[in-house]
Amino acid sequence: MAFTRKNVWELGGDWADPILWYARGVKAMKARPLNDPTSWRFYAAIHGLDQGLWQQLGYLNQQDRPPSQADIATYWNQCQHGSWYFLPWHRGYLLALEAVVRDAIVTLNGPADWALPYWNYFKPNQDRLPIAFGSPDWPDGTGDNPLFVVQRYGPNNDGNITIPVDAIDLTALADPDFTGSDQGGSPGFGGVNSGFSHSGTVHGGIETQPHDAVHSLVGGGDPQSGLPGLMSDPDTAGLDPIFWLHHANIDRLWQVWRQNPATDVDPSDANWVNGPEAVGERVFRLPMPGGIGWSYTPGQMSDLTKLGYNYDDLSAPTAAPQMTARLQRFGLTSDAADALARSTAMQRPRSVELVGATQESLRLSGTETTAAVTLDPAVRRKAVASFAVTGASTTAPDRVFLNLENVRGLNDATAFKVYVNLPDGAEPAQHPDNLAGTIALFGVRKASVADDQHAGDGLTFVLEITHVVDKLHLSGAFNADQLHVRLVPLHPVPEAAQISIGRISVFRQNP
Ligand SMILES: [Cu+2]
Repeated sequence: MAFTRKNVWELGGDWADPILWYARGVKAMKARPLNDPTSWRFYAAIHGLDQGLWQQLGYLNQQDRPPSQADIATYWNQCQHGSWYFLPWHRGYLLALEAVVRDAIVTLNGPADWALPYWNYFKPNQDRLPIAFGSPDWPDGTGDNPLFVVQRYGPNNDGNITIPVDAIDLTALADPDFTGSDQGGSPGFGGVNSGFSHSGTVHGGIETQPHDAVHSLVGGGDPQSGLPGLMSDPDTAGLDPIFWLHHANIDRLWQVWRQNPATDVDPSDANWVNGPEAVGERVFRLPMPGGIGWSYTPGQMSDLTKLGYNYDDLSAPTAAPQMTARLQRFGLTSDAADALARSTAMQRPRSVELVGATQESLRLSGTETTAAVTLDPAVRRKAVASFAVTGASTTAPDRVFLNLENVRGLNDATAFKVYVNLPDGAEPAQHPDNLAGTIALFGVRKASVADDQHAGDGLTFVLEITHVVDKLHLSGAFNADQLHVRLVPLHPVPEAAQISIGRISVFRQNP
């Protein structure tokens, strides 16, 4: 049987059948004890578990019997972040959860073709949390709706869950590479080459946006206790039933990216295809219905047809390929722009070079933080020279990336906008052209702690600022030896969150 995952807002009602059956399936999983590998909490702990946080939030108590040590070692704390395994690991995680929910649904005499819906917050009027998830009641008015979560605070921490359209983007879809650089250039659509990476440092393109942002925007934080919403922290995110609809959308976007003829294919590197097991690291393994273990590799996750499911909509949301439009702005005819974009998209290797960086680490607190990035004039001139394309050019102009390196802190719900070269005294919202992107610190708490598996390096985010630099260049303003960066949090950041940034750097990449 082939399964079709459909848009949750277009199923035909707030409590359309697939949503109602999802709720019943979740209820059945929630009724199972923690040590049952097909229980709701066991499944959330596969993504990540922090005992203290679970206890504080009321998701773990004295009566719970933990699973066996063997089950914990095999299954828990497995999610892949800051890694080229981010997409394939989560695809397997969705497939297994979907199979367990479907099994529960079938046991209740529900539809055998049930599939997980997805939440496409980019569509007009679909940026709100789907109605059934926001009501404490079932459709008949009785309480205890299993899709409802108290610890979901939203972008304004007031319980109103709407994804602001200007806080998410799909820039990553235009990235031609699946795997990118962990040296300052594009981290790629899918992330950087890593081993088993439960809490990696450099977040990939689609992971940073929209994945991380939606997590923090939905989850937010409790204004009273300061505790994160479930979705804001990887150690609690899987407890929220909306997690799975968000990840189904990220999974869908992977397929959208794969269908773009201007982009590359999934990695052929054996370490990606065969996964961490091939190099002696932890196996990707998940419990299927009945608690039977299923192991999988990233290579097995590439082809939706082989996996037996699809999406009802895989249309690409962006029109013209970014590079073609860019070359036209630099004066090429559309034919010449198209030809150069095509001929350089798959050129290898990519070379990456530091243009400049801040001299000291900085603290993000209050309503904004500014920093000056000092550029090396000679390297900056190389970038400028690369912008001078003609119809005869065989080399594409540089792409430029802003790196926020080693971001550390205690509060995963922190989100902020990053602006480059805003005019003095300008109101940031009036200058969308200077917006590099929105960063959300999903995973920062965990990544900041040094333990036996992690160095505590924090998180590194890479934002493409080619569009900002191009505009400066075309107006003759990319000639100074500093770039000014302004970080504008969505909410004032308390000192207690201890958010620090190791350095802010700018890199050029060619092609
Ligand atoms: Cu996630």
